[in-house]
Amino acid sequence: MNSLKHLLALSLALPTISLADVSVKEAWIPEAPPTAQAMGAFMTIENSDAQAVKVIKASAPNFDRVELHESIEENGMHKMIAQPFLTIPAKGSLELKPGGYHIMLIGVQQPSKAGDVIPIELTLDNGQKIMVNTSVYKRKDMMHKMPMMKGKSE
Ligand SMILES: [Cu+2]
Repeated sequence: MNSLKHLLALSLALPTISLADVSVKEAWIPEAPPTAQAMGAFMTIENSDAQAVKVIKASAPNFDRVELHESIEENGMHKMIAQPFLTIPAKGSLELKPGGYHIMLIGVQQPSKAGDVIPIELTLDNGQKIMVNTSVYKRKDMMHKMPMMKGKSE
């Protein structure tokens, strides 16, 4: 979409399972200061199948661990709640965005800067894995991208 690169979704799967038709687009990470301990990753995950699928795991190199999170606001406080999985509805999509669902990259082993691409591997509940090349953007560029990323809801 626009200047954002479409992502290559590489599927690796056992021959005995049917592949879910899941693709990922607009995957991005806001650049964090070098001292940051964690970074959020955002993307839109689309599912063309007639059945819902779940993302049960995400992993990325150069981070101690990766969690699925939801940001919520409770009594005026921002909190992040770890999620056991993210559900992508049948013939629908789930948008991971600031203030909502996101992938939390925790324990930065090697700082990244704008222009870097971080490969994030998503594992679905059928065992299928999807590799998502996620680009790091500067925060001010991110602000320009935000309105564009919002408009899409079906
Ligand atoms: Cu988080």
